[in-house]
Amino acid sequence: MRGRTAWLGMACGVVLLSLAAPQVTAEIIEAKAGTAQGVTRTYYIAADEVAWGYAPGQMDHTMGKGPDARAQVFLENGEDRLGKVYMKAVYREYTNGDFTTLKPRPASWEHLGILGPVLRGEVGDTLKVVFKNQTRYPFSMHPHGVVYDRDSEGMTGVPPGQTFVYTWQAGERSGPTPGGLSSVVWLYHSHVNEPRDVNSGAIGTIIISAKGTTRADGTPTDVDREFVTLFMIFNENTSWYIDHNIATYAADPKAINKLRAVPKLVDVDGEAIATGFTVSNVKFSMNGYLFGHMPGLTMKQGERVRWYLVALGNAEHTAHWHANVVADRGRYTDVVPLLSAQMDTRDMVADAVGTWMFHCHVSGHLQGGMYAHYTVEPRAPATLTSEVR
Ligand SMILES: [Cu+2]
Repeated sequence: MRGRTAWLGMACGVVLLSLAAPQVTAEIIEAKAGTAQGVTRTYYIAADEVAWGYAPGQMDHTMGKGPDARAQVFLENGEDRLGKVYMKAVYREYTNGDFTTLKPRPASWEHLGILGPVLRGEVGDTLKVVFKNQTRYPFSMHPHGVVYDRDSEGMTGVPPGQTFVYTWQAGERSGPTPGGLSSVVWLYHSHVNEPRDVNSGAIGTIIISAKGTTRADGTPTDVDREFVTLFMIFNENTSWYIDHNIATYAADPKAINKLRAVPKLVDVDGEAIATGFTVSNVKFSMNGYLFGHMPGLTMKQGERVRWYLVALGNAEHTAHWHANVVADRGRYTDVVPLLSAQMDTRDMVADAVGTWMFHCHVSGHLQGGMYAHYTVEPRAPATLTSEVR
């Protein structure tokens, strides 16, 4: 009861804070952000409409053969389903405020898939995000963890064709706590109509490092490689683009019944599974990829690898690596639970060489294609004796 009372007190404090005069709010933000002088990092981010492929390439990477009857529900175009390509609204980074030239995504971030660019900073830095909405619907950028005033909260939709500048501070409480890992992950996403916006695809991540712990390119000095993975079931029935997608990708748009979900026995281990239009639009994805199609999760044995794990949407997930483990406060583990909007950072030093599954351990999610593969390559022979584990 005591804890509950304290929590209620805190909640009241939050309400009072939100009613405070703008000047007071600014002082509070300054105090939270700390006095450390950092740099301003400017990003040019647009919300763009793209035809997103949930399973690029022809092959189902797991079995080395075509999708089975269950996978076909989510991947193959048919008379009552759209298939594996949908128009979505995603965040993309541009080289400057003209928003004409996309900033190339390096190979090390190829696995991000549908996620927007990683925005980085050290504690004390300012993230200035010039956001242009190049879609047909209002979108915004709402960040977690960083310090902002009401204007930069990202609750107001930026109209199509317009630009807005968000100013976010990497405060002391935006970075790791003392004794924690050197960097932590936060989400950002559109928050005009949050469920519809995120199911449309408008999601990215922020990585905040402790002061003085990064290289010139913003990466943490104490890790060799970073991966960011989003566990999310994209519900295309809830996307702003569902009608557009029916008109574009259905063989006969007029024949589609948007409410249709039909239980049907299909030939997958004799199990009855639901099929039909609404079911086929539920995509059990990691970074927007289904059934082992996520590229680029490759590391070398013995490297220090940092995994940033995030989740959004309607469900809870359990991230599970085969064959290798991550550190977990006093033990090692190969499963990390993720509730919706949970954000977790875990370090791995892989010893088991090979290509292994990385998947959600919730049974129905795994069956729906919520798995990927990661590869651990043998370390170079020259480093065998110098490797420090
Ligand atoms: Cu899951």
